[in-house]
Amino acid sequence: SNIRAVHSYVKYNDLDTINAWSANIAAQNSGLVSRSQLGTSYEGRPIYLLKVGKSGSNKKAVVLDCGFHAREWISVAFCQWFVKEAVEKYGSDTQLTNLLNNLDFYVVPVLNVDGYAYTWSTNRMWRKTRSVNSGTTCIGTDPNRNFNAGWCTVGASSRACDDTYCGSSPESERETKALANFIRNNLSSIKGYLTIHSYSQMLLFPYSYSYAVAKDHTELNTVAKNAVSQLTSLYKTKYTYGAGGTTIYLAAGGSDDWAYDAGVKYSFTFELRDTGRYGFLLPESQIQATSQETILAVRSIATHILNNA
Ligand code: PAY
Ligand code: ZN
Repeated sequence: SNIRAVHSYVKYNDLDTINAWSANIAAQNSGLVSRSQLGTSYEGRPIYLLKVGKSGSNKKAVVLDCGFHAREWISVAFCQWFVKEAVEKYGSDTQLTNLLNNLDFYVVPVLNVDGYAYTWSTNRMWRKTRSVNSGTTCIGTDPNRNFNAGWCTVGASSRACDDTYCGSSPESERETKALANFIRNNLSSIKGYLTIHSYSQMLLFPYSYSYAVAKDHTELNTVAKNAVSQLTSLYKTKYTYGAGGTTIYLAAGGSDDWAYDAGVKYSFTFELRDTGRYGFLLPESQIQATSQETILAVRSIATHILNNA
């Protein structure tokens, strides 16, 4: 049957629903969205990648990923909202149309697919991947401690039972390896890297693996300040911003630091709503407002990339 329910963007969706959605939105917007497979997870699930943008030659690109950490459901909801807005407003919204004509967004709706499925089936507060670790019954690696950026030196654990376990080696996880390979293989076009987490209401940029000041700190700070100002303008949501190490905490092995050191200058981590009242259990009633304010920040960063990268 080709009869299906309309996708709900104001609810949290399970992985099967999201995978059906990504297939449909690509099929129905073939001039703007195409779907490919970024890789395969530890448990064998496909990790999908949506390329969002009008076709053109030599386009700059921005990677936008969601669902690194399984329990951060608002992140996953945001990626869906972002793609919905792109297809709905292309051709009528001037800023968005200009962005999509001149940039490609590579959107990963759910990176940690095994973990996300596990938060729906078994443990809502799961964070890590679901890979088996040798010598222990404890499962999983923190994907945001698994990149080769000061790997496992600070703010990360070498114990497999911990929530911030850095893994057996950098890119030990199929999920992080797939993302890193994609970025490495497309470094000439990728100018921005935006990774969406929750919660804390922060916009972070390198570094988190040390207090070292990034070469582009001044520019990144200005880009973050302007993005946060846009975000706050909608509903007065307060964000802090700055280098990760000084703004949230030291944490080595993160994807933003790795992408930055690999050459992706505009590398940011978003920590979406809230500041802890609901934490990871942000009510569905806040999906719309959170997504709309966050899109203002993403547009601001993307516009800067388009004009400066
Ligand atoms: O760049 O410093 C960074 C990454 C910071 C995030 C991390 O630990 O990976 C921050 C946490 C996250 O989103 O995973 C924040 C949440 C509230 C947590 O689990 O502590
Ligand atoms: Zn996270």
